[in-house]
Amino acid sequence: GVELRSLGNTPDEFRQDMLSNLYYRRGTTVESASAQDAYETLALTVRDRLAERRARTAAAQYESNPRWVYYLSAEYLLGPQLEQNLLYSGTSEAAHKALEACGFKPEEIAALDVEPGLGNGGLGRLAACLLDSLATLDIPAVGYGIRYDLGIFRQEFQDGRQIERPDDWAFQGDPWEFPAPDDVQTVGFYGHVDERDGRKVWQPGEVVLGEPSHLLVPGYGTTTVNIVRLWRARAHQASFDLTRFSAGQYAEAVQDAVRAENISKVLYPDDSTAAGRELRLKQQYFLVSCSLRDIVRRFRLRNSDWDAFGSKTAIQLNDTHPVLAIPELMRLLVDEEGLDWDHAWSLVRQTFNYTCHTLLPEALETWPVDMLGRLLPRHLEIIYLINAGLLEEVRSRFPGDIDRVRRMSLIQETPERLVRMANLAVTGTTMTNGVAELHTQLLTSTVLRDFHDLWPSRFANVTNGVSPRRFVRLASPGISALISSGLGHDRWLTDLSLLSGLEALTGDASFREQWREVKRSAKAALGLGDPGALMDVMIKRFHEYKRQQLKLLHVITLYQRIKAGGYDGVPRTVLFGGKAAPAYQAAKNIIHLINAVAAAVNADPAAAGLLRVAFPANYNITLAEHIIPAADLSEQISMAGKEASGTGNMKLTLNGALTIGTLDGANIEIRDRVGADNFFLFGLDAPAALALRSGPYQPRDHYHADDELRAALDAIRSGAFGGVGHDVAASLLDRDEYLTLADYRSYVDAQAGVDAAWRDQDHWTTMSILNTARAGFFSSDRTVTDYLDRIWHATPVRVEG
Ligand code: 26Q
Repeated sequence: GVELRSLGNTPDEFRQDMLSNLYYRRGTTVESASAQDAYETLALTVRDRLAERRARTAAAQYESNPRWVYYLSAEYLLGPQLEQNLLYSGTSEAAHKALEACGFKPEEIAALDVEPGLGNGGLGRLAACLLDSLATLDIPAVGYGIRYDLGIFRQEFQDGRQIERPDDWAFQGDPWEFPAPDDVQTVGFYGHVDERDGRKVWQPGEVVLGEPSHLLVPGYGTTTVNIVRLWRARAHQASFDLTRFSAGQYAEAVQDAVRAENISKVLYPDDSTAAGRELRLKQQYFLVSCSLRDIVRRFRLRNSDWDAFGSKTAIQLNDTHPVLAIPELMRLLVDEEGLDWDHAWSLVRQTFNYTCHTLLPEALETWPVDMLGRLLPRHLEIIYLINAGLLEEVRSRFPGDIDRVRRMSLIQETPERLVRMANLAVTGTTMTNGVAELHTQLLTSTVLRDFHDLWPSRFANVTNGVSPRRFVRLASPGISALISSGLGHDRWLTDLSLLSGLEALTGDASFREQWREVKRSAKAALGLGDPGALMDVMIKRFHEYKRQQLKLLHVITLYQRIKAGGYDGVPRTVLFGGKAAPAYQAAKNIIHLINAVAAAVNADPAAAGLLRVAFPANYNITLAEHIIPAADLSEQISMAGKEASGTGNMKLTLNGALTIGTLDGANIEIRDRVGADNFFLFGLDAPAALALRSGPYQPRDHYHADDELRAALDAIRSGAFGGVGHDVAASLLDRDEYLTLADYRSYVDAQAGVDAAWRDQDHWTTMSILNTARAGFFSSDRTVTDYLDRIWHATPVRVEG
């Protein structure tokens, strides 16, 4: 074959290539280049290096005809691409030199890199971490997703209230993206089902095109470069009505085309509360239909026998969002390929696995039977057929247990007819996994208990993890350099268990001193509050179950102690970051109230030097990478039994923050590893919380019994921080669904323990180092290894360097 000339990576070669990209691809010159020109040119030059590796990867993977891992996810929070791609391609230094030689400041150019905000929170970021680890472990894998025009909204504050602005992230064009118009797919919607020669044929009433583009997903320390393929909805040219246009009806002429392209227009900004809009269902089917066609196309490149499909293909369903893939693959195999039902069903079950990310019953996705039947008539028939098989199995295993049949059915009958997507997911897959030990335990004993009774071996736990490249190396260059110098190597970046070597260094006073200094300079760089103060961080989506309101009650209590005089707490900066779903009024009220409290505290000279509240707007991956290295204290204070895992908890621990937390999600596993002495535990555990919730819980009892709690709530309620306080206080006093008041005293006392620990700076530093040293388990490399062993059974394909 034809050999590719390799691009050189010396500063000189890199600069030459930047120049030619500036001239030939950007069409400008050094003299007239803007910062944006420099950014785009740099991006292209770095991308070229990875594109070479991509070509080698694709060839090697194709050659070995392996079992492929396909990750199907409605969300990816990839984070900014430039610095990652510089690091992974080993061109950081050459790039800095080239930029400086042309008169640009590298930091200013890096600031032009816009993160693709194609996700809401934990689930989307987990998808990105898993792709990073798949590539790093040389696993042949493709991520499939949607290329939303508008990502997660940009958050602004107006008078303390959250305002949502559209995030037109690709407005300047996205230099990282490779369009692949050749692989366009056609997606059907609506219509009816015919029967021809004994075979069902779906005749869609409407078609939309799915146009793919991909981003490169390089592995670290390896040649492998995988891709994430994102679909964008395009109107078929036939949907443009030239007759109407000629008659001057301009809006009407394009209305069908606009409707079609709306499918990938905007990411739903919901985080774990279902919103049953038809457009969302269309998005889900659009993703599934395009991706499965692509997967089948790729299978056929090397295979001709459907029998091999299940052994060559592992498709992971990221929550229920892509679960329509199960009836869609049945339709392709039975209706289009002519396989018999049982054969197709066995291939489908072999192919798919499902990850559940929630415990909140209200977040379990359902779709109205009517809506699904209208949009996807053949899929609804197939769901009914799958259901018949399921219910037959349930009846034969549990004769006479009618209530169990009703609970397990794929169709909820009353009060309205709904398709239960989680039930479909468990039924149509080999394995279902939860994302932390407690989560998997609760899943199999509560929301999916009936399914666990029927098929116990279909359930496994795979505890989440995070990318050490993104969340240690890129986010914290300072701590990373110190870790590498302490360990004498940087192999920890691909084998995070090696962090355990830091334990021995806790006895080294000079290492402790350097560690303290690195944390301090991260705080100084963040520029929010005195770098000498304890940086107390709560960063995550706003949700009542996560209990930002509990942290706020603590802040008010500290403030009231300050106002009372004789305050003996340590200086703190309390930092909040996060967005609320636009329709989630209770969460937005909490944001508003935090901003009001921040304004009062920060303006009060009495609090100066003791307490400061920071709430930078628009928390995203870019901002997370600035905040995480600066954190001393990690707030993981959800009501026990509600947070499936959490992943911010892992990022913060790895960066040497100590956790104050409940026994919820992965906090339990973090505490088990870092040691109870190095973790601030408080609050009810999951069984106690469940018991309290099941009885006649009276939040007002806590209000009456605790003077400080009462004072804090009275201040809120009386409007000391504005009118919004009334609603927040009422919700806590009247209902307190998430047991905030029940856990208040235990939390505030645990925070006094934090202060005491902070006063002994040297001991705090030891605990901080131990947190990092013992958190190696929480690498997403380990998570992917667990998925490979327990679920995917795929093996690496090494690519020549
Ligand atoms: C559903 C229907 C309609 C519109 C939106 C949605 C929707 C969107 C996003 C539902 C859920 C999500 C995201 C959920 C999520 O991020 N869950 C988190 O997943 C993390 C990774 O496993 C866990 O660590 C967190 O505990 C969990 O909350």
